[in-house]
Order: sequence, then structure tokens, then C-alpha cells
Amino acid sequence: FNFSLKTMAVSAALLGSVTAVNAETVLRGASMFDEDHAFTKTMREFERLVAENYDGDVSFDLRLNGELGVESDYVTYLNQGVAVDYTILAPSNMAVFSDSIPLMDMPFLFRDLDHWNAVLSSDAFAPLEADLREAAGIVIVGYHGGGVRNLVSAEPITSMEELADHRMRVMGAPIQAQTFDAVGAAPAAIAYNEVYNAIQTGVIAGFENEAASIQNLKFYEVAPHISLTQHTITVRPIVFSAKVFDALDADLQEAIKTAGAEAGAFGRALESGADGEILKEMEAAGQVVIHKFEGREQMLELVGPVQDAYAAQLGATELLENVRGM
Ligand code: MAV
Repeated sequence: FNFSLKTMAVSAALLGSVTAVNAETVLRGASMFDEDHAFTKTMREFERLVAENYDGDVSFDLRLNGELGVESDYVTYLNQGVAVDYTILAPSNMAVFSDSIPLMDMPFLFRDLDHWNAVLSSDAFAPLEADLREAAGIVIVGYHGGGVRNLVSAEPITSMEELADHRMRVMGAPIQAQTFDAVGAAPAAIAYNEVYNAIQTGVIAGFENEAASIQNLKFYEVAPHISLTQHTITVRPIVFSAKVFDALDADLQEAIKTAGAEAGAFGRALESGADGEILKEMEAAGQVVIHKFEGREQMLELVGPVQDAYAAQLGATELLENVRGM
């Protein structure tokens, strides 16, 4: 009798320790890039801040270098609550679940960095966030971004004439294709991890991207010409799977929201601050040739009506006017 009591005490103690191990929450993140890219750095900062703001046990398992695929894959995982719990991604890659979310990163939405900053510091995008949670099961906890997207191509594209019928890859949201269609190019939605090969084999002649990613994934090897259309200042939400987020304890949810806001601010300063430097680095290393683009004004005029029509179709005219007016 005595013996079995002891045994019970031992197993209770064991059980206790097992429970304690299980009580640690392990969250898995995904990045298409290595440790040097601004997205990864922002996620590292996010992880650090969550741990700092939370009393319980939480750890992070961030998979790099596209080990878990590309952003369009992450979106499906986040929606289902499997494989990826958090990441940073382009709103346009979430178009399959939400028609309205790509409005956040449509080309020519922001006049300049000040405008972009003002909009991201406001709650102008709150209705889009609500729609994303509802339609995609994805929660936005902060905003990274700040890269400037330009044309990246095998041959220089320096004018509206050269842009005409230019076969270029765009992200999967219809508004992206509509925009580049309106300026006369021939856009095609192609998965990000197929872009390098598609340019190399001549399936497309180029794409558009920001400096940090051109450098990190060495796109300059196949597309060494950058034309300064400066058509997009990126908005890249730090996102969580709603299924995962909702199952976390309230304190951890709070820590994640606080960390998301702070890591986003850190990341926006980082990527927007480094953007011009990275272009110069690539130029100095002989990796890219940078060209002026004559015709940005014309692009703006052609794209305005496309934006208006998209917003009208979403019932988001007021939202767009509000953003433009900031
Ligand atoms: C850049 O790597 C990032 O902006 C990333 O968020 C996008 O998904 C990617 O470009 C792209 O063009 O798909």
C-alpha cells in the first residue's frame, strides 16, 4: 500500500512535468528569405517582443529560405490553421480569400513615404482587416513594409513605349494585372518561386519588386535592369492564423498585438531606410543597372480610373477617398 502511494506520487510528479512541457506554446513562422532580409529581421524582433511581453512559456520556430513555400502557400496554411502560425506577406497574395485586401498594396496608392506613414499610423485599413479576418481567417497584428517597387527586367524599360506589351509577372490579385494592363504592359500572374526561371527561359521579360527582395533572392542574375517607376511603397502585414490566435491565452494574444505593432514600426523604419542603400549596393557591385523611367505621370493618369473602379466594385469608394485625402 505504502509502495503504491509512493508510485502514485512519482507518477503525479511526472505528469506534472509533462504538463509543464506541454504548456509551452511553440509558434511556427515562415519566411521566403534568409536572416538578412527585412521581413526575417522584423519577425525576429516580433518574436523577441512577444517573449518579453508575455509571462508564460512561448517559443518560436521560424522556417527560412522558403522551406515552407511562398506566400501564396502560407495564406492557405494560415487559413486552415496548419503548418504556419505567423508570417509577413503581401496583401495581394491573399486575394484568393478576400477581394478587398489587395487594395492595401495596389500600385500608386501612396504619394510618398509621408503619405504611406500617415495611412499606416491611422485606422484607415480597419474595414479591410475585418474583412480579412472574416473571409480568410487571418488576423493582422502589425504592419511591416516600406520597400519601393520598380520594374525589374532582362532589358531596360525606360519609357511608356518600351513598356508597351512588356511581358511581366505580377502578383496574383486581379488589381495588380489590371493596373499594369492599363499602362500598356502585358502582365501575367506567376508564382513568385517561378519568376527567376520564367525570366531565365524567356517566358516573361521581367517583373516588379523592391530592392530588399531583388538582392536577397538574386533576381539581378536574370533581370539586371531596374527602372525607377516607383509605383508601390509596400504594405506588408504581420499576420497570424485566426484559428491559432483565438486558441491562445488572452495574455499571449495581448503580447502578440503589442509586439506586432512595435515590430511593424521597427520593420518599416528598417526597410524604408535601407531601400535606397540596397539599390546603391547592387549598383556598386555591378549587379544592376538603374534607369530613370520617363512616363510615371502618364502611368498615374491611366491607373486612377482602374483604382476607382476597383474600389467602387468593393463598395470601398469612401475608404479609398479617405486614404487619398490623408
Ligand atoms: C517581395 O518579395 C515581397 O514584397 C513579397 O511580399 C511579395 O510576395 C513578393 O515580392 C512578390 O512579388 O510576390
